[in-house]
Amino acid sequence: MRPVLLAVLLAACSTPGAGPASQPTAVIEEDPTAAPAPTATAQADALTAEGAWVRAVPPGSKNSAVFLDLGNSGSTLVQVKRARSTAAGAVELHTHVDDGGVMKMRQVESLDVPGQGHLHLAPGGDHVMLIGLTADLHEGDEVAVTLVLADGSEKTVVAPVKTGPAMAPAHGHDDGHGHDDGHGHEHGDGHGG
Ligand SMILES: [Cu+2]
Repeated sequence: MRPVLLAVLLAACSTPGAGPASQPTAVIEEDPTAAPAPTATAQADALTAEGAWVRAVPPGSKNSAVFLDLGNSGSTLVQVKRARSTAAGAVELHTHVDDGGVMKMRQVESLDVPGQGHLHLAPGGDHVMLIGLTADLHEGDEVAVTLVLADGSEKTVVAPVKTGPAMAPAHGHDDGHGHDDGHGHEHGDGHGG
């Protein structure tokens, strides 16, 4: 019986054109590139921070705020998600909202710097709030604030303590800051005195 059985099997296997072709081989979808790729560029690399300053507050004050101009040289949104500083027990991201004619501070989820754009943190607007100052802030002191971005990268900014916006005309009371707005008036005529 064996030869017959073998013949039948061979016939079954070799029938040409009978029925659909053999089932397609299952392809195992295993893409080695599927793992999360490391971020090509950390958001902190695209973020610039200029003109940072911390508002000087009277001795014993609990809170102050940090202002600066954030720039984004990248093409995608950069979000500051939180901040920290050894100068304060807590650091929050705040903005001001108009609440029935009264400007009130509100905590926000993030400070967003659009691609190729800027976010200007200034009194009356967005700011980084220092809550529970660990020491008095004296003019001339410097406060380091670390901004933590959405991708986890960080940028630390050193902000000098100032009494207020530099745009205010200085009345009396020169605090010794160099005024660096005198561009174009450098007369090199060297009066020897
Ligand atoms: Cu605030």
